[in-house]
Amino acid sequence: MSSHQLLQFRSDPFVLSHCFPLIRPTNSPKHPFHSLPFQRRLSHHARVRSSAKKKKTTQCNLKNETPSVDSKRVYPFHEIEPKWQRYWEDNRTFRTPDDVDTSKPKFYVLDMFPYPSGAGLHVGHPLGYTATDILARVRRMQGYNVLHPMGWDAFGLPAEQYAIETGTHPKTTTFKNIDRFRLQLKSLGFSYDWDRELSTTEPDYYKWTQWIFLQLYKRGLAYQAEVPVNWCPALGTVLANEEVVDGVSERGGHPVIRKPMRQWMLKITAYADRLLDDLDELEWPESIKEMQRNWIGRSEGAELNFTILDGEGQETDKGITVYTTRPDTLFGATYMVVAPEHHLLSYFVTPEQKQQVEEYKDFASRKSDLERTELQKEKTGVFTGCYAKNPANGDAIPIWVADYVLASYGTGAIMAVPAHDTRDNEFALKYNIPIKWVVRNEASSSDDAKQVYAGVGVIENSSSVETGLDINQLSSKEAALKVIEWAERTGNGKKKVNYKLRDWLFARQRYWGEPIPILILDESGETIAVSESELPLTLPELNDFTPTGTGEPPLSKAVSWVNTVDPATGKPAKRETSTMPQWAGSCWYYLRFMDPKNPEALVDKEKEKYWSPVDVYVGGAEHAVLHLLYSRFWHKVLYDIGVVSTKEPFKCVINQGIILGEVQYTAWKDQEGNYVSAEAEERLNEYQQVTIPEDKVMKSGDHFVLKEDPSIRLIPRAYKMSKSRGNVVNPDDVVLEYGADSLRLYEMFMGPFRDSKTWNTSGIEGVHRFLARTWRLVIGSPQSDGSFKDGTVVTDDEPTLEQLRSLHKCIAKVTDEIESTRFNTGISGMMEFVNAAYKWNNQPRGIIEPFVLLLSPYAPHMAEELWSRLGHSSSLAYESFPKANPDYLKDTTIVLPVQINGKTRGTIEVEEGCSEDEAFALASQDKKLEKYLDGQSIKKRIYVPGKILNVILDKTNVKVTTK
Ligand code: ANZ
Repeated sequence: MSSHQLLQFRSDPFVLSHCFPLIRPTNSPKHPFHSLPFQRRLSHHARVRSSAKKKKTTQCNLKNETPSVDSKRVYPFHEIEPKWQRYWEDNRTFRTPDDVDTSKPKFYVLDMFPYPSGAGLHVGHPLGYTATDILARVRRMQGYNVLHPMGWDAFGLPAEQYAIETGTHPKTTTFKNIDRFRLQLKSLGFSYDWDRELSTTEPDYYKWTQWIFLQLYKRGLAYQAEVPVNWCPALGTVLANEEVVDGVSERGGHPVIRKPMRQWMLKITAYADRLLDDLDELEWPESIKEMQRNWIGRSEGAELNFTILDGEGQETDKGITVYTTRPDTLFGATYMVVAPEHHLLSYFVTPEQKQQVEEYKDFASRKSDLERTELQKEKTGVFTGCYAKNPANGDAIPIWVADYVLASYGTGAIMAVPAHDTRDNEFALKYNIPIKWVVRNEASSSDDAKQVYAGVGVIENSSSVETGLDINQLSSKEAALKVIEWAERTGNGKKKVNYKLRDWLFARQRYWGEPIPILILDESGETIAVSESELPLTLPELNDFTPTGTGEPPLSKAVSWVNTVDPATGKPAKRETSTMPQWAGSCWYYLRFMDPKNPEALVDKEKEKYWSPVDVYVGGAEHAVLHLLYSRFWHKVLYDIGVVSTKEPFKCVINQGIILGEVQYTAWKDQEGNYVSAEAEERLNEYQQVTIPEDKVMKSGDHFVLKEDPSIRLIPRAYKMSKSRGNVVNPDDVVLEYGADSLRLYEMFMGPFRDSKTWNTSGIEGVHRFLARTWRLVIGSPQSDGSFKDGTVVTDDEPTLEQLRSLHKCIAKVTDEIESTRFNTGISGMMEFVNAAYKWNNQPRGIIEPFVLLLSPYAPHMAEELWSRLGHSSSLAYESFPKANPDYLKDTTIVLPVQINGKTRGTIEVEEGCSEDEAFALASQDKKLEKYLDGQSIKKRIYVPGKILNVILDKTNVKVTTK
């Protein structure tokens, strides 16, 4: 199997989720809060109430509020959230109708749909989903038709493995897991159009996956070939690469060998150039484009022919063709290497060397391509006893077999130039093969003369009277062109472009996948496409999913399904029993979302024309290559046959960063159990590692140390969340404790969207406090029993200039940051607004309403509740998103310190050039300063415009206030 195929398996987008062990999923259709046992629910209410009560004393006075941890849970998210989720569901608020007004602009925002694993959602999922939800909500409010769907990539290995272990049908497991995922997603308030939900496992869906396969087959893009697979004789089954660890089966630790089997392949290589060229048009991160370019790996060079010599040194009629990117080094080729699997090897290997070569072939067959090509690995090889003629100068050069040459790349043979290729150099030195320098490094000193030089330069030692080829003194580039031109003229070779990209191995020896709609005639072995009218070709029911032991896929046990006849001729035939890989269903699902129920076509042409391409596609970086490449390939085939109207499926792709577990602190202990400071770095591996709880750690300068003994330095590190480390955060728990809005807000606030970040519980408390503050800003303080009054504290007062400025600054910031997916700094903008608003004496509707709309994409439940309490009878989902008025963005305000009797007591924001009276009026209205001024008689005011306002009180004459 080529390194590409190995990687294909390794980076299967859904393998990551496969790592979660299957647990018994809950099947409750309620909000996570309601699925708690009654007892726990009660205590949760009690906790919420008691914390609200505790907060009462500080809450009554909004003016001097200093948020504390106690202030968390002080708004009724556990009532609001299920209420609005029900509302959205009952009203199908986010349904995108089939017949949208296509004169309006469209916005298609898509998440990479999940594999519904038994472990349920992890906190990594809502990161991308919240970001796309924010975009969807904003665009809806900006007047776009928005398509924001969700579905399930539900075929795959874990459900099948679970079936083998427990006998539970994969369908049952999959349904349960989907139900749980759906419930969890709904509990987070995502604005998906659930009417468009789809699963790759539904026959209505995979009918079209099979249909696409048939189109590929008809165009010669699906074919069969002998390909090595991981065969485990003890388990009697073919294993996926992720099931093989260090050459043995993950289950049971049995040896695994590579065995050739007939497999379905897809000819993605036919699209290599288009896949490469069209990358330039895409608004994708440059890093992903570069990864795709490297994966496709286009290289330009030449194929050159070397004639095999017989025992007497005479030319035979057989030759070996090599692929080289450096034809300029042809005169420096002092030996050749063929891959152990080279088809001519047995022809030219001499009888004396035969046994050694056979042993070597056996040795190489036990290594993966990845191991074989590792640069650091010591090179190995065996001389074949045979020679070939270097076409440039007629020299007889030895032919070796070595596993650093792969059968699957180029021609499976190379001309080895040990002076100018590192691997060849290492090999030649090891086996005493001559080295001949033919490229002069212009920049080198004479000391480097005998070093390997892999760069380009001026050619030397490269002319032959016998062949008439002379490339001396040419640059590498000119020399390469001349060699190619000479080779083409003399029949010694030709120009050649090669790709690293391999054809796509498309068959799996599995049950839980889409059946491949092909019949194989018993008599001739000829393959025949199942007629399109017979699709979907449904998976037959099976009760026994265990391997057959012969390498035949489990579907071969469905005897009456397998044995059939060719409807056209009536001849007996068998159905193909391998199934499609999980990649298949995820290759085109974005198209089906545009028209999910269409029985006549994969997607209606008009709908496709309107919604294509996906405007923003968000998912993990692990899909940067294969999933995106496979989808692009299928899309291009569909484009060629007129099913889709765009050349590319995804206009903009964004990878969210991964969320690492909370920082863990490690200390070390010696044999006596005494702590050893982490400064003793080089010896730490001799000691025992212990994890120290956060409350026993403190910061000292740039380091973390043990509280009980600050001389012991600890190492802080965040790890990928995993069950074994015990650092997995379950989103359900967060929703229960802080609410979905807090989880959404926190995930967006953790750091830049595309970066990796660490989970931090105090961070979620911070955003939760912000939401609670926002709630109290609009609704007011809770009553003595901890409950909140109906309605709001919002007034119909005309907003002041200062208030308008705060609001519009916030609108501008939030909007800009959303557009550039910098969600975290958008939240900071809202926090600044709320802080400013807390200083005001009133909360005018003209300010608060736009702010609530601004908050709604991030914290939709709270925003809907505030909106309804502000007197609106329907959802805010389609209200206009606020627009910043540039007039209010000019910053002409200054912060003026205010002194009372010469002591600075606060600051006020004033317009540049404001009068003394205006400044004093603002100071008297300021919440902080009011208490010093209210009821006091003023002796004198000292005002230095732009600098200070000092109010001197008349202590002897206290005015009585009626307030
Ligand atoms: C002679 C030579 C001289 C080479 C030199 C390199 C440097 P890319 O760029 O990846 O396409 N090669 C060709 N086929 C191979 C195979 N099946 N397995 C391993 N190596 C193979 O690399 C092309 C170069 O990799 C080719 O150019 C060949 O070595 C080697 F100074 O030919 B070259």
